[in-house]
Amino acid sequence: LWEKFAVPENDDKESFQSSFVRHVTSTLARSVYNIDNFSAYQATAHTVRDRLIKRWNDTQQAHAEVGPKRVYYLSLEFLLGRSLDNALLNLGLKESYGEGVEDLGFRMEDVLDQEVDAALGNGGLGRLAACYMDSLATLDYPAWGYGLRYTYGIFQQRLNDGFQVEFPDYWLNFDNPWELPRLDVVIDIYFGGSVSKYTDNNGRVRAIWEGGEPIQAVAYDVPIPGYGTKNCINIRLWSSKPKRKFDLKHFNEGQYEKAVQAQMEAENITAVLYPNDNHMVGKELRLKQQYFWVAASLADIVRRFKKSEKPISDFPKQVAIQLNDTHPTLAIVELQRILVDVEGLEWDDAWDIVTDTFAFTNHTILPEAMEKWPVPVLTYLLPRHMQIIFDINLFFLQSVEKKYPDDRDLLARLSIIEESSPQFVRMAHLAIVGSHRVNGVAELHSNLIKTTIFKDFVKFFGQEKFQNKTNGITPRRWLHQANPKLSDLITEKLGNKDWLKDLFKLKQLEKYVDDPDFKKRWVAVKGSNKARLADYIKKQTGISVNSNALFDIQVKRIHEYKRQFMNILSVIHRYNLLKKMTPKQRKETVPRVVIFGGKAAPGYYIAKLVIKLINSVADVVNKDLSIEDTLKVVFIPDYNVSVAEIIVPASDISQHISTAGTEASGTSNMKFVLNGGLILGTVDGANIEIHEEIGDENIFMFGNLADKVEDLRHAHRYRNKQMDPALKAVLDDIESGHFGDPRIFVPLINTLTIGKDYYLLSDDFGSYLRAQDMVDEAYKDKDEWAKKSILCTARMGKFSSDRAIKEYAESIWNVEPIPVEEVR
Ligand code: 26V
Repeated sequence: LWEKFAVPENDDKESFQSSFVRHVTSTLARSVYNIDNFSAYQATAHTVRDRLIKRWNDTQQAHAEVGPKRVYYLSLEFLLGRSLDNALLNLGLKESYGEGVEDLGFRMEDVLDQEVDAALGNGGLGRLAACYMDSLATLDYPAWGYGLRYTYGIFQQRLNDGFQVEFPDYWLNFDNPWELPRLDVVIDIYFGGSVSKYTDNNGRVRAIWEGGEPIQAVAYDVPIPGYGTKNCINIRLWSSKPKRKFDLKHFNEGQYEKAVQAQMEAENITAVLYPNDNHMVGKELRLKQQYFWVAASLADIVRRFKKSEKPISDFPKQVAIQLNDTHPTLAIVELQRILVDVEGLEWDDAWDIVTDTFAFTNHTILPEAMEKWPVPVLTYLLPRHMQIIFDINLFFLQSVEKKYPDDRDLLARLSIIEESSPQFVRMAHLAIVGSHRVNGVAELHSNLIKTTIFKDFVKFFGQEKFQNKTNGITPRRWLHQANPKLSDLITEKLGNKDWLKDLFKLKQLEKYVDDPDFKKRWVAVKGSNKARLADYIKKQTGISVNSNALFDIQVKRIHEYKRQFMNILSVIHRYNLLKKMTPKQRKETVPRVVIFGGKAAPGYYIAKLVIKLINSVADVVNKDLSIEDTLKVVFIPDYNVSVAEIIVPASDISQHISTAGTEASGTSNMKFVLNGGLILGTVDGANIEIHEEIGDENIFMFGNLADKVEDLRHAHRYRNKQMDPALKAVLDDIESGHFGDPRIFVPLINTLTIGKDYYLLSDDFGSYLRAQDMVDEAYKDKDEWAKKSILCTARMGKFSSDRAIKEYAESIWNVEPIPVEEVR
């Protein structure tokens, strides 16, 4: 009987249109004679959603039948961006549905443009999680993501007089077709309360934690379809909700505010994504978010494991949990608590299960980003967990003491507890001790963590525990979707789309680097992408830019270590040179459009001044007719994933110029190069490995190396009269008031002087300018540049997130793909 009513999956245009109309009339309750682009988007999205749900169910059913080991990716951030175009492409429906939409009188581009980004992340870490989910789905791994369903994503950025202003990102204003509310999957989460001891039947003393008022975690599932497979995995996002609607006692006394206060606090837990990137702010609500998320996820994972009826000792054979940075580290403590207090295991048996289950990825070595929480706060929010942390630390330090007797300094350095007053819990230490593998995100970064912040842990645990997993990006979103023209050209040349599942196949493009016709078409695609970006810039900022100019782009979070300040200082230098030139000299220079984008954390004063300086420089330069359009400066507001999809395909040069040793990996560098843009960069993060792959001739590298940074910081070049004269001239220019009231920029300039130039702009400025000159020189030879551009794309195979995910699966998780056949 079921078979008889099953709806067949038809991919054709007519099936799409009939579903579209059904959704317009039934789901949206609108008349087909009166639909705008937004309704067309919603009806299309709901049609795709139906297909996703089918695949999601088939996938879960297939996995349940096999009972494989599953991998769980715990991330406080999933920066997914838009879903409709991605789902259409991954499901292979873009063409038929596209025709269907256009037939009904809409432009597909306008329809796609109605979608708001799911911006549940800050930057690199959150977007990496999204790329990894795409690869896990595409490679048929039985995987789940776990995160929080924030009511507000990363703030929207607007500019007011060149200053950043933040606006709330209320992304759930209209319905969200990309989530499936699971109102029946609800888990009670407790905070506070008390711990009591009792003696069990075997005469052992055990602890039991009874928390205070429960808060409900409600599941919302986000299906993630793989490309060219039926596999469709799940990201489960938790939303917080009060268990009781209001406090009856206060209500009956007429104290209405008090009656709903606890309830409002419960809803607040998942209200907002913290907008800090690479900077720890010790807010209690953030800690509550972390525990709420981790406790709900583990309860869900344990429940699913128990359905298998396997013995608890099999847990690590069925479950691998990856910790995306230290944010979910309390999961280690929560699992130990469940195993010891609830399941009644012995401490050591439980601890073996815990450490075999978890692995930890570190994403930064910046000291200010290291998470630590005050012991008194943990004690009152999570009393039993705090006891368990002390016990984990005790047993750990005992084992250290045994191996290295009488080294008290070593014990203090390794301790999970920082012995200050108050004491703090060092989350990275807890994550290392509770995991069987720890990894960095690029070769240099993985080596640096082993020799600096985690050095003592390497000495104690040995090298094998510490690995490298160089980051990757999904070529589906970052080439096929963002750059359809280049994707088509590549597919035509290679004869098929296999490269989208095996990015090393791009190597075959090398055959054509000297084929004039191919080069011409390659350059034409870049040109049309630059024209598209020029249109976008005009619409957003009113600035006209010449798309024949060299497009020089730096888009990423605004942070001192990323040195956008150095970039804009070099722009001032360029501007001053241009002004001094004769018209004839100016004619011979390469015109440039310097494009910036990125958000500053709302409390990061210096980063906000960098944005203001960029806009002040832009105001002066863009108005100056005397330089004859040889330079334009643009700050694109509200940089996010969907804006990146327009920007990335349009670069000639992109800048990745962090102080050596500070950028763990970077992933936008990979996106730009994959799209045939060259890099101007420092010897840092993944730039190094990109250089290795694409070769010297195709990248512009400059600056001091990581192993020099420590000494340079002590050399005080910033104030001993040796400051690069070009740099000094530029600072003088700002101070003269050339770019508006110079008093505004005093704190910013001070970072280079009394602030001791921690990020070494003074030391790198000279080689930066020389590298810039080499870029100009190289760009003059259009033919050579085209060749470089092609070789860049052709040699990027390594940086697919598919490669990264296979490495995680094979050498950390020990999980296998499960092909999903269609289940009717
Ligand atoms: C840290 C913190 C600290 C506590 C408060 C909130 C918060 C939010 C996010 C983070 C993560 C910072 C680390 C991070 O995003 N690292 C970036 O990770 C990318 C993916 O591995 C990598 O490419 C970038 O180089 C690295 O900066």
